[in-house]
Amino acid sequence: MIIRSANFVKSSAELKQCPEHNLPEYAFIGRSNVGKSSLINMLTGINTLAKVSSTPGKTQLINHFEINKSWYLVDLPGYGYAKTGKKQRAVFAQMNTKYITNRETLTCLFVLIDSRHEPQQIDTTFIGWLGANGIPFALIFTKSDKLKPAVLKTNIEAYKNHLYETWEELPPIFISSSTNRSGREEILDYIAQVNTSLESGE
Ligand SMILES: Nc1nc2c(ncn2[C@@H]2O[C@H](COP(=O)(O)OP(=O)(O)OP(=O)(O)O)[C@@H](O)[C@H]2O)c(=O)[nH]1
Ligand SMILES: [Mg+2]
Repeated sequence: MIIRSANFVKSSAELKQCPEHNLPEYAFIGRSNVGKSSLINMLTGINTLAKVSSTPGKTQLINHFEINKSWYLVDLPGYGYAKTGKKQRAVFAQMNTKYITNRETLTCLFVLIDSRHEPQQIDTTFIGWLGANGIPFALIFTKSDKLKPAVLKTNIEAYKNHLYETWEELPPIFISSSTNRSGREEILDYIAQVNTSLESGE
């Protein structure tokens, strides 16, 4: 897919403030610092579109970006950052939960997982919750540039095996690096494919 335009539309503190439209939305979620905002910049090719920081807890609102005037990318606040106070964590969790369970235009939620780590309970519990609530999702293993190819492969296989303990079938899985832009075509092609199937009413 070619990105012809990518525009920041709005930051929303809650679901009811989110922009009104009927276009498909693809949202990014995952632990703070996993690379959600960086991935949005990498996919769109605009490094200043979403705010990135080496300090976790940067994205604090629901951010909508309109792509090619035909679909949306959504950057969500991260979860699981210990230094974000308990109260603030609860605010983010509620914001995300409401968005995920009630946003009618949400077409696929990309759950980002740091490819360097073993399965973390906070992620696997969240993935289980998505399954229980029938939310369509895909997984993206981020920061693949930080690992040697063989280690990356081992880690992803281990993660899949862990998921197979509770899942019969796995969701679509992508591997990305915002540094060397790997995974870009695969993720954009997947989005294009889903958009096409929606248009043809499948
Ligand atoms: N090497 C490498 N660093 C990355 C990659 N993606 C993100 N980073 C770095 O990881 C840090 C966090 O990136 P963000 O994109 O802000 O992470 P986030 O998930 O949006 O974080 P919050 O908004 O705090 O939830 C930054 O220092 C990025 O430069 C990647 O693919 N490779
Ligand atoms: Mg962010």
